Amino acid sequence: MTNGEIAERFGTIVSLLQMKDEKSFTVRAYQRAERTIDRFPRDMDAMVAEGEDLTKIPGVGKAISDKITELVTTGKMSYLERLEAEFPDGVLDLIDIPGLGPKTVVRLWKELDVTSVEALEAAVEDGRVASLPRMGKKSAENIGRAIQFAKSRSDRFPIARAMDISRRVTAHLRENCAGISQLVVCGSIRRFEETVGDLDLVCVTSDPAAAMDAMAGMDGVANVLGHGDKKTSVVLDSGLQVDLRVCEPEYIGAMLQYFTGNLHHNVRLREIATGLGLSLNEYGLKDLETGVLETYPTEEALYERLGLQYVPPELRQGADEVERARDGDIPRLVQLADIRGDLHTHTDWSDGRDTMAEMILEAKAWGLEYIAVTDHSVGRGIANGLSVERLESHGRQLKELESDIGGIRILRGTEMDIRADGTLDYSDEVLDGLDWVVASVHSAMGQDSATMTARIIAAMRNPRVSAIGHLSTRLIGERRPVDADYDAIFRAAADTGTALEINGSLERLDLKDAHVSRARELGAALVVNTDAHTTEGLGNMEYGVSQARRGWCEKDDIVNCMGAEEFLKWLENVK
Ligand code: DGT
Ligand code: CA
Ligand code: CA
Ligand code: ZN
Repeated sequence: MTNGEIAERFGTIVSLLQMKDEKSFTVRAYQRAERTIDRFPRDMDAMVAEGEDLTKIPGVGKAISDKITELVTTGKMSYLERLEAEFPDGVLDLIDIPGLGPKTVVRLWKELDVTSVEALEAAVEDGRVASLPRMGKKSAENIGRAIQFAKSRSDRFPIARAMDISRRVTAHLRENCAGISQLVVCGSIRRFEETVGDLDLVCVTSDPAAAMDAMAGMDGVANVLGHGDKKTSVVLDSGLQVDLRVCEPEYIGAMLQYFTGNLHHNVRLREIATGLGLSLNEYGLKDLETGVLETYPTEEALYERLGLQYVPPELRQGADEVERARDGDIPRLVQLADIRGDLHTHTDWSDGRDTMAEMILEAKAWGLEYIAVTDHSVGRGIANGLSVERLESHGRQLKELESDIGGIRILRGTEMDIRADGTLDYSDEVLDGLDWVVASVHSAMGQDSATMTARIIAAMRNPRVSAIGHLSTRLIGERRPVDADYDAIFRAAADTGTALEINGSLERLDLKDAHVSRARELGAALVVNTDAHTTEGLGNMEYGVSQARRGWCEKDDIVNCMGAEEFLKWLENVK
């Protein structure tokens, strides 16, 4: 069981306690536990197995530790089961609808006797929800949209969960199969799609049987679908299927290409091959006349044989990338090593876990030349947002750390709320004391498109706003993006010199890929950020860069690819 899965159960406890109107300190204790578990860098499951004392973890007391231990050893948590038993089954389905808060669920249940998703849909349709006191037409419409979003959610895995599981599987295989010389996760996750159907692993190994056994015998395998000499397929407890294939070294170029897809990209490649008198399969290219098979040690060699530029996996979307590869029109995409600074980070001053010094030292260790520390603004009460007084000492401490630590430029920043009416959470005077201002929407996300568009553009029109954070506010598979005229926003960004963030947190990936392309085409400046709330979170930069690559970004499209001096000069000029 992953930390994410454990944290999810604690999240359910929080919702149920809120529905019971439990005392707020109890609720907060479980909320804190949920966040701690989700962000904890080591596997709690493994720690329990090794008999480690979980209460040594800050924020984990005896009660929480016992519950985690029970959950990972038995798969159940009796406390959660007792809470669940206090509600009708259908009501528990309602709290799974993203965007429907516990308080609302209780009202719908008690005041309208709604105990299923279908009943709720009917109550929205016939106006009963809208007629509840303090509810109204707008809220009812938002509930209707939330139901549609929940229904449209497929059983595909959001990339954050799939990536977490994928890392565990590959670590397990590497630890248990000394013979493995290459192991690549292909398929949709290699292309960096935002949701994943299953994992497609390809490995080269001197001991195929050991790899097949390690896959079938891994902890957390619920069902072995097939266990052969060359391929093993399993379903994990989480419901995710994993296919592991063993490949002879001479076929690896073709195998990686074939199993990375996507399907339509592969179809286009096969057509190109046919035009050359060749047939493409997972082993290589076969001459249609002689029947001789050519094999390739790398994907690059295979693309070259087809007269194509190499197409990076993120671009294999089945759009026009094959034509562009034929025309030599695939640009050099931005790479992780091109990134020189991180301009959206949180510390324990607001809702981050780690101290300023820890975050800055870690950023320096990553090789960054500059970092903006952007704790939340005063309006984010639940995220411990900074009052004007605290913001001032925040800035002073950052300047002190800049000279104490050395070798990294530190920007005094904020992630400031854009309020529902488009005004900002700090005054211009306060903002003038900062070096870098990320403005974000965190509330009233259900506004109609015209209101939301005007709200965001109003923030961009203030020259003190440097960038807009996670524009759509979506959480993949959990919260739908805000309704807005995105083209108008991208044009306004270009016009005002406001950078648009590509948020690298895997839960968000916001801008989404199509918006990255569109914003770039319309001339908006882009910035790739981690939105890190922990030192490990600084590793999100890799994901942000992959997302930028899906939007065909080059180094010059991304402002934090500039070195510190050049970047600060740019910042001075756009203000
Ligand atoms: P997913 O799993 O739904 O997120 O998406 P993919 O792209 O990982 O799809 P999957 O797992 O069905 O197959 C992995 C790759 O294998 C796919 O992108 C292309 C390749 N592939 C699968 N089936 C075929 C096929 O029938 N013909 C060809 N040419 N390629 C295939
Ligand atoms: Ca797949
Ligand atoms: Ca597959
Ligand atoms: Zn935010």
